[in-house]
Amino acid sequence: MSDRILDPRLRARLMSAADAAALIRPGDTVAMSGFTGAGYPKAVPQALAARMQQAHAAGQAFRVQVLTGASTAPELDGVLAHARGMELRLPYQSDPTLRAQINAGTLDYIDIHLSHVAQYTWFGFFGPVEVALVEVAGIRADGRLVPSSSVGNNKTWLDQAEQVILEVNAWQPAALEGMHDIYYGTALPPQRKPIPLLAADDRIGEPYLRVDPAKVVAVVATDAPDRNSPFAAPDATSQRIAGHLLEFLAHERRRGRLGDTLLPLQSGVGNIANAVLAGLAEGGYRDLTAFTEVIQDGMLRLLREGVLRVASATSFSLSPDGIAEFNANVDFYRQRIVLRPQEISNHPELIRRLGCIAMNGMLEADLYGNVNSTHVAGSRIMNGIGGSGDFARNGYLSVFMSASTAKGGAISSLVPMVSHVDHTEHDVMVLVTEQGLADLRGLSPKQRARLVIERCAHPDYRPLLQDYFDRACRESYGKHTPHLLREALSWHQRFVETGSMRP
Ligand code: 0RQ
Repeated sequence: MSDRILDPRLRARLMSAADAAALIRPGDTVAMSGFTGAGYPKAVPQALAARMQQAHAAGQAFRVQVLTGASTAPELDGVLAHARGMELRLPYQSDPTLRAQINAGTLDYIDIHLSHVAQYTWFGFFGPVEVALVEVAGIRADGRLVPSSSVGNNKTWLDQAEQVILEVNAWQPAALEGMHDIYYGTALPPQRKPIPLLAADDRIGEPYLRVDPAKVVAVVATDAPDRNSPFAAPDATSQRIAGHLLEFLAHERRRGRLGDTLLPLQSGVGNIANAVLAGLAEGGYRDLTAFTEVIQDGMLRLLREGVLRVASATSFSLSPDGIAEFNANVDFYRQRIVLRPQEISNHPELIRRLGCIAMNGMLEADLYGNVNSTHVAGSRIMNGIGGSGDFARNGYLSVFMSASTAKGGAISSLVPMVSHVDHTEHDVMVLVTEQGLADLRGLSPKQRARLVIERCAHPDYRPLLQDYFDRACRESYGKHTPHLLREALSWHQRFVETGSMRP
């Protein structure tokens, strides 16, 4: 381990995870590293959870507020939720125990755009940050930090926290060194200046994170893997969705609205996103760029095949196979991958300038193009908005994708009115299901509704949507965006009462 901790000042702070966790007090705001299952602290949260459980058993309260980059893993969100040790959590999460507590109403969760987290912290919107708990891949002799497999909000956490605890993880590939680009030019309004990034592969910062050594109260050595499993091969529904989207991109090229190398791609995570990426490879695309949040196994393959020329992201979420592939071809990937803070990877200025093609999943969309990415039946959180809003509102194109039904057909993903709005009709350009694609650009609300029903809805629900729309066009209070207010959410109410949206 000592070859990973070269600064003697910080090596002198080496201690056990339990001793480090003992420095965290009830009520603290603890800002942790971690983004989509990569680069999260792996030892101290578990030791902290054990302390919390002891305190609770002795009848004492011990909860903290936890800020992260995005979702983490069982060793962080899982154990702290299990110990009932969080009073507040933000932003994106995907842990089942944590989700259950949020939905049981026992834990406060704040779902905000990923690009907002760092600046809201700087603005003081979340109050003081007592502790930063950040995983790094190494500490250089001069005290600068080699970032881990994700950058997330670590720059902000290290700058803003009163005390810093570092986990130095020997499992992280040493070859990560040099891949990161940490931009230190952000300022607070009204001192802000343009961010000098003009292309997805521009480097505008430095490869290391800075920390004031005087603030570092503990250094913990770990040797534990990120928990990323490989994705299953895309299923037939995902492949059909991807097929419609690829056809649309080809159409845009024929119309001259996109060139042969498209524009920088942002893609969400999951089965559909993987099918789209695989489809790009099969479609003969070359030299594409990605300006996105997460680099997964599939993107490594695209880089190897030359389909992608470069990928910029904030997190490197690789499975064990992906890590092996990365380690075997480090020099190749180092030329083509840049990892940035999430305030940069998701920055509206840059997404607008580069003209990203934003492709994200959704739970449901309505007739008029409003999209719900986060809340089942308007009230139960799934994961969170993540970076989808950063990219959808500011991208050149914003695409939302989903199967047309969920839960074996009991739920229609196309509904009269969404039960929660993450992306408004003003931010959504294209909807895709396995049934087809609706290009909503330049259409009025009623024109959009006709297209959504015809192209995206499942045949079982199409007549129901058509009937709603026809009656709304006749009976609605206003005829611009016709709705029957008593009925607009009745499909969701039926689902809550009967387990199905079917009449
Ligand atoms: O639930 O697993 O219990 O069966 O939602 O659905 O079809 O597997 O799709 O994995 O792409 O997730 C919106 C959640 C879609 C995701 C969402 C149920 C369905 C299943 C998952 P089960 P699928 P996906 C980049 C960008 C927001 C963040 C984002 C997401 C489960 O894409 O979190 O975009 N997006 N980030 O059965 C009730 C419906 C439903 C439904 C699906 N209409 N009603 N349940 N499900 N549709 C990444 C980051 O930002 C970090």
